Amino acid sequence: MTTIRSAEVLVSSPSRNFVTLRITSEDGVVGLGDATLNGRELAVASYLRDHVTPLLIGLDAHRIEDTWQFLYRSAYWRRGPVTMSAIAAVDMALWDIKARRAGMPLYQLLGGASRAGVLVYAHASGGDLAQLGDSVRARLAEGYKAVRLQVAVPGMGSVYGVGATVAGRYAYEPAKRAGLTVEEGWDSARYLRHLPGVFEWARAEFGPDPMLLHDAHHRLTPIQAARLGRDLEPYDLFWLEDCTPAENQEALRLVRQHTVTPLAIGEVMNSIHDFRTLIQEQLIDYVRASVTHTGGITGLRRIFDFAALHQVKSGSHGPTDISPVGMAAALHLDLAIHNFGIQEYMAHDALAAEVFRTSYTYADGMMHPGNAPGLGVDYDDEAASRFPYEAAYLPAARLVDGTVHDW
Ligand code: KDG
Ligand code: MG
Repeated sequence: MTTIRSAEVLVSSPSRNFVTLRITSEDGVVGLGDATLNGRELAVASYLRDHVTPLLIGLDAHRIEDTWQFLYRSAYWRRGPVTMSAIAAVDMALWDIKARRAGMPLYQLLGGASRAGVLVYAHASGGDLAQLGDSVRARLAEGYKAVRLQVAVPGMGSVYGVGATVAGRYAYEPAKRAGLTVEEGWDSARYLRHLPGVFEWARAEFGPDPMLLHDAHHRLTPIQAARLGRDLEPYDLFWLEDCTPAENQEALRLVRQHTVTPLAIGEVMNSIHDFRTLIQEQLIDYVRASVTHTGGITGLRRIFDFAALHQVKSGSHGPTDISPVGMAAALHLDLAIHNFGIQEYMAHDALAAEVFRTSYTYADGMMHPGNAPGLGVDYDDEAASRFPYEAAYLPAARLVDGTVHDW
């Protein structure tokens, strides 16, 4: 038995906010976990600091499954993004400690590598096709084999997911800091008319080889999603993501009846129960969940193993609001599981790299978690002290008549 000596909640903001849990065992081995919930960061920090860390002191750091079940079941209040992000951070930190003590990279404890590297997709976006073209060319020149395309819709203002510059990064990355929610407009009819032509253009411009993805960001009704999936079929998408809000999992039956465009769903979900119908009825092709919001490596592996029974693959969420600790955890899992599909990758900026020292690598469209013991991430307290928390909100969307809409 190796007891937990301390558990500290670290909040820093090197260009965007991150919540990190650091657990130290009695013999001084340190493990890190990511608890970042974009736009609601302090809720998880408080949940951890005020309700979870006092329970951890003195527990056996090696009992990962038992600790997961204890935090999940004994809180009585199950599931939800705040609880599951907090459990995720504890889970990652304990896996990190176990692997560091074993002197192995974490993926070895998860069964070893099932592949040479992890296929990742990058982001490209633009205010028009010329900008989008530049953005896609830049990603392809960096070696990416898979690229997500987002583009402004003529007649609509700024849209989340479309970068302000040809660099192809989100306009809200970093999220709008020190300000309240920014509202954007949304018009599904214009979007549905515009998007198929964008992918027709992309295939004409870049040929059949690049894997192309698109994120509809929960904005369509099921029948609209069905139409979009059908209209995109000639352009052979790798996936269409979050085509409709999926709290109502049965809604995907309708989408599935009309299109064979592969579907990916799950970045706002946090429990295996959120995926039950989607997976059992094979209504999706990729689980889009993040290790940071689904109870960590233990929680997400359970979902992926369930998905494997139904030939559904992984597609882990990996935007920059997943910290480098969460990204590392995802990469270890990606390398180890059999039903890996693809991993999202938005490189963190240089400020984040001052706080989080990582051992994962990127080359030729693939990533590898590295072979440092544990997750392979170290946290620099001195650097973090230079980047205090700054409130930042995600945007909101309204339809033309002012009705609040999904963004
Ligand atoms: O916090 C919200 C973002 O992570 C999300 O909007 C990014 O949709 C996203 C994606 O696919 O990465
Ligand atoms: Mg998404």
